[in-house]
Amino acid sequence: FKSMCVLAPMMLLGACSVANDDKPIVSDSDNKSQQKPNIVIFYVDDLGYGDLSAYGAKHVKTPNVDELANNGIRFTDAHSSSATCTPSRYSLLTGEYAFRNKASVLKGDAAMIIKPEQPTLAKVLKKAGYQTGVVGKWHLGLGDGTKPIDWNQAVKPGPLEIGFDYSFLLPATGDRVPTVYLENHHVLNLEKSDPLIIDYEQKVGNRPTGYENPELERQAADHQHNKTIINGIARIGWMQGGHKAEWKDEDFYKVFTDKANDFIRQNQVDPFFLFFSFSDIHVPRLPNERFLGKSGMGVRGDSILQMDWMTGQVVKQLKSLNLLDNTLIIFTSDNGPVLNDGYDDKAVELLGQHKPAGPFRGGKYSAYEAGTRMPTILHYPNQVKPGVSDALMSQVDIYASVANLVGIDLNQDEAIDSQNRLSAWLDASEPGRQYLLEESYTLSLRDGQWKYIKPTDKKAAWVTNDKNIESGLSPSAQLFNLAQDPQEQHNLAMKKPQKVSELKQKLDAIVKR
Ligand code: NG6
Ligand code: CA
Repeated sequence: FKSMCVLAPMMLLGACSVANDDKPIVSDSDNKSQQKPNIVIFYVDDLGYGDLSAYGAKHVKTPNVDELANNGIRFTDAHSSSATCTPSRYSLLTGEYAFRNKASVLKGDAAMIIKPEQPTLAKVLKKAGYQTGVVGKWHLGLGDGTKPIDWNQAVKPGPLEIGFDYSFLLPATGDRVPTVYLENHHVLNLEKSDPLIIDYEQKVGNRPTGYENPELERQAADHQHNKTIINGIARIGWMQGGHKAEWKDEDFYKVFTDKANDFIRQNQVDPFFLFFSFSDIHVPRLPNERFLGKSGMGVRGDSILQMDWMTGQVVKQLKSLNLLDNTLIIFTSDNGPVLNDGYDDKAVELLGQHKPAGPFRGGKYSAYEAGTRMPTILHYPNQVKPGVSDALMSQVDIYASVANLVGIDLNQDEAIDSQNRLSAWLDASEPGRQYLLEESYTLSLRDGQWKYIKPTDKKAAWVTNDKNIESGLSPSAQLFNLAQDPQEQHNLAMKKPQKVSELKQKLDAIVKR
């Protein structure tokens, strides 16, 4: 691809012809089409393979996302790099597997796990002349870890130090303090007279807590989520002060959509990269009243509707600014679905016939397929032919693929796990990877239709019997043939020891590289 045309986007747009000396020739009249495509990543939190009507959901309708799927490529075997949030985000932005950095689900006051000197996808795009922004859930930590974060000062390093020009964040997760927005380096609406203090070890402040006053909780919380109550929801961790800065979870749908659309509007002249990272459909699920009760499936379904609406609003604005045709959109999720993730919000009771993981086994936290197999859509009008792709794809490859698209060469030691799979992202008939690594509380390897899960004696954090989550962990090796057994019901490890050792070696080689 690269050898044919240095500036890949121009080739896509048919604006580049190759002369004898292999240099692209662009005529003046092609200037308009020379414009590099805008890139928008819609990154949903905890959305399962079966949670979109485009992926077969019957009991919840997602017309806005479906429209992207119908006019783009819908992938059936595309994966987040991990079955939890922080590691998947780490891989997406660095092109490196999270296990290399021991990245796992972070506390709300953790230091940033991407170091300012590290290469990132955002930096690649900056180098290519893009304006870069992140809006929504972060959960990659903040600060350098040399001292506790002081939320009353400039909070950094953060996204702005790793390649983003603008950031508007939910700092960790909706269920973790601090429950405030962070715009660039500062907590929004924070008053000097009411400093914000966070503690994950002991109680600070005099707000009620879930363990002391469970009667004040709107959704009963388990013992990990029962600390400071804010907006009627007990959170993980304690929070003091910052009253004026507190978010209202029910406003997320508008606040984040508006910020995303502001960013797009302000940067419409230059190419831009927007990482739009939803808080939906992670717990606590508190959709706005305009979506409440609309799915008939309780707040989890309503949150899916909210997420769909938000997606639609951003696409609508791209359209109205005449930017949609020149915008490459990737819509996907960070890890598989979960019903009970710490709050009694009736997600289990009201589920009905809906299957969040679609036809697959497991979900969030799980080594089984539903942990990482994500609904994944690529939309790029006029440039990609709509279709369905069964290629084996990984989010860790977005880095190198996008770099190729915008004509940036990567250094040898940059994004070491990321492969340029641009051709498969843009063409449903192109093959994807042969091998793919899945991270959970163990590692798994896909080799085509084969799936090997590395044995471990570990227990998966957060996976308790009452939550009905299948970790997929086992002290013995597991081997499945997904072509015959997509549900991972029949462990073939004993029958096929050679296949097991072949895949084990392959996996070990990736780990050691
Ligand atoms: C866990 C939380 C869970 C969720 C998860 C992160 C407990 C028992 N569970 O620590 O509710 O917040 O972290 O989810 O504390 S993720 O999608 O960001 O990975
Ligand atoms: Ca998640």
